[in-house]
Amino acid sequence: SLLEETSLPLYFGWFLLSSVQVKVGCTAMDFLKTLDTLEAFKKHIADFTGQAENEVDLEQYFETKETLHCTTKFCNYGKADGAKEYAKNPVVKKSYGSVFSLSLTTLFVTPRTVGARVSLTEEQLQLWPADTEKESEEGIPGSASLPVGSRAHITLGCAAGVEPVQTGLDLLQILTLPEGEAVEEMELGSLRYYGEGRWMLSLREPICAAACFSSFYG
Ligand code: ACK
Repeated sequence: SLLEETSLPLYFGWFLLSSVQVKVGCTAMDFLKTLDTLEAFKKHIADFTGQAENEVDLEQYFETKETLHCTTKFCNYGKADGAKEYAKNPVVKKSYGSVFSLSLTTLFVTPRTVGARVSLTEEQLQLWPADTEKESEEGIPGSASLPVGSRAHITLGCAAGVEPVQTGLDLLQILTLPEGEAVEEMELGSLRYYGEGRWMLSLREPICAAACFSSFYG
């Protein structure tokens, strides 16, 4: 019936509490503001602008579309593989509405997306579908061999015309590469370059973000 078909959400995930949204958003903006002024970044600026320009304002380059969250299961209103099973999982039901403390350990930027990597605890991994990383193996060879939970992230912004689903794919792709070249010690942490406009900042101090496990219907 129509009711059954629409009773599953677009996705389940952890939604950052509003005060935390501001904190994380500001940290991301600080990072972008500094990144686009670094000589190391300017050297590779064509990754972002093509040949035409030699400057980019990363704060303007990315747009934020959704409330900050970490998707656990994309259900597509029940049409995605495993959506019904996920919704029925006792751990999912028991955790629904609970607040968790997420650890944001890394910020990453590509010409398509900017995001934060979330390092999940054992407890949080119980809400993470085991086959998530395998699903992207075709597009991103090697992603299936990454540890479960590797895709966990918060989309902080997307370039014009880019969908948020790209952020997790960009993260997985970076994680399949050999460790990037260390380019700079920033106040927030150490910055590495992975080629093709891919940058990763390991935070000196992980950001602790309170987030409610819930779902989004849209
Ligand atoms: O930034 P995200 O994790 O990427 O959060 C949004 C959310 O669902 C609503 O758009 C994510 N999303 C969209 N399509 C997919 C998909 N096919 N697989 C996994 N996550 C998806 C998107």
